[in-house]
Amino acid sequence: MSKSYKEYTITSDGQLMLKKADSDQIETVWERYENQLPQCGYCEMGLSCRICNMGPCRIDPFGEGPQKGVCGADADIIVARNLGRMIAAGAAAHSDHGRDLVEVLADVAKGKAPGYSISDPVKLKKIAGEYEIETDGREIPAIAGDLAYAMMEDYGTRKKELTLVKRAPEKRREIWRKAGIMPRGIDRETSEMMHRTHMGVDNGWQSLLLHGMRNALSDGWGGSLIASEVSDILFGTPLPCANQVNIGVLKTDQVNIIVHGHNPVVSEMIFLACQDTDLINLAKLKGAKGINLAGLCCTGNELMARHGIPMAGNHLMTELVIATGAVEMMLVDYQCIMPSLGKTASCYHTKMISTSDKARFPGMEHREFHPENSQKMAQELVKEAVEQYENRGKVYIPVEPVQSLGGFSVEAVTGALGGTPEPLIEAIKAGKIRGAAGIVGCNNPKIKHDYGHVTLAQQLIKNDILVVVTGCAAIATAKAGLNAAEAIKYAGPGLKEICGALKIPPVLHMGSCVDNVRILILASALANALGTDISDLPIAGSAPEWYSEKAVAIATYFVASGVYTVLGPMPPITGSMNVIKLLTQGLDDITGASFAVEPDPEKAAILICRHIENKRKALGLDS
Ligand code: CUV
Repeated sequence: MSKSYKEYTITSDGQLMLKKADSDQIETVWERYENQLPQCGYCEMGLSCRICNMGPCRIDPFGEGPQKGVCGADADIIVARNLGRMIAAGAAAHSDHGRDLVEVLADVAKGKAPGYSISDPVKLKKIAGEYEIETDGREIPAIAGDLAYAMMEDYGTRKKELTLVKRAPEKRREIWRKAGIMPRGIDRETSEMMHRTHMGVDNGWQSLLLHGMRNALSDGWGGSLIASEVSDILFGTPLPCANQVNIGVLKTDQVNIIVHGHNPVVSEMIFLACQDTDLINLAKLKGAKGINLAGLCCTGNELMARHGIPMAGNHLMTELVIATGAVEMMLVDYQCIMPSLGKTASCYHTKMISTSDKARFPGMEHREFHPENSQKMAQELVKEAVEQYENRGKVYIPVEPVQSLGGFSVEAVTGALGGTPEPLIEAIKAGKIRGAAGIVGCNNPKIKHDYGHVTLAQQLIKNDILVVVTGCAAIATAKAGLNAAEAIKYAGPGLKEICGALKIPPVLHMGSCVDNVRILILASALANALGTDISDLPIAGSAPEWYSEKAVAIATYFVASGVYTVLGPMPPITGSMNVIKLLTQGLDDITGASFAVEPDPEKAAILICRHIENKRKALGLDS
């Protein structure tokens, strides 16, 4: 690596583990990033096109070389098509994850998913009601079966509007109808995006971007929302619970099992198997004190929110966690799992297991989980992990874990407020809390690891802005100690007073990436209580270190839902001034919100504070 470890990450576990990885000659994501530099300028600007086989084509940004692809597409069309396909991929990832949960729900209803159950029947009935399913006097499995079926219909194409968009304020839905971006079917919008971006279909860069909004909304108010809600029905709605974070959650004297990926369908079964007394006794027989389950990335967030399971790290830490030599087994499902992990693990005793029928990785053993075999498979794998303990070499766990609080579902937030959003609204009206901001999304080696998330969160709470976090951003702020009640000492006086009285942290961990919808639902509740639209609220979104296509879909559904959103890394759109102008200004006239890009989190904080103060003024809050 070309620079000092401090230049790559602000975290002390990250710096120490990078040093260890270096001495073990483990290649990391940062090295591979440096090997790629300089990255292709055409691709960086979104000006290269590989969509058809008359190409590949590229547009010369200096205006000297070709200005059209072989088909005749210009820079605007190529940039918009590329962005559209990013949104489609992101929406597909979240929504397909949601579908997997609906299938488990259907199997639970039929009694074909041993080990899974309906953990939150109240929520099941509430959502069934939203789908106009009769619940009175009916058995839980029957309701669950009907709900699974009705949700599957949302994936199809025969509706005018998705069922759960009803949760958005009426004003917002009118905006979507007027702009022609009301999502109709979850799969339909993604499929239509692939169609529109095929050569010779939609060549209006404006209409492509508008469909991008609709496609993203089909994720935010469809696939992701279903994923989040069905996870609550099956595994329980999160409530505030204490937990620990960073690489120090690994134990020198216990069998360490890590779950990595996104879908709680796998990690929940592993969680249950880790409680099994026979397996714990076996671990003791092997000389360990017990079995320690920890999470990485979003499936870790799911377990953390529901059961207080510790979190070993976020996206850029996934290779370094293996380099501790302390992990007996890592189980992955899908999304954000670096294809390098199998190779990394081959240098240690760590067993790598892939579990999803749709995700294979080099250097991993494939053991497929299906609802009917998950329970048995989880037991077998935890047993194998325990047996692996004897093969452990030297371990290096260089830090102590940090305390944090997770599990702030919308239900938990309103619960903390005494049952209604009213106290939060009063605090905002009184100006003690100026507004709220979401910090979400990934890590990206283009930004110093965790620096964007942590700096932005610190700046915002200092300015009396309540922060909600999800995904890898939530893990970053947790590691920095900001997700603990004591962190109110870093908050401005008003936020400190309110959070202190409610005994909540100034940075609320709302869950995984699909749980970004919880932020939308909370924003809708605030807007409805004020009789206004989401775009009128003093709120903002941000993704300071995003990398994935899913993050593009998330940011787009936030903006389409009326939330001003600041991105850290620049998306590949700079090849088209028209596209940039529409996304950063023009959208204001259509959805009442727009994007901004600001890689420096201190400056991003200024943008967000300014936006929130402007919204307050428009609402007449400070007059
Ligand atoms: Ni889904 S999408 S790196 S794990 S937040 Fe983390 Fe979160 Fe981005 Fe992936």
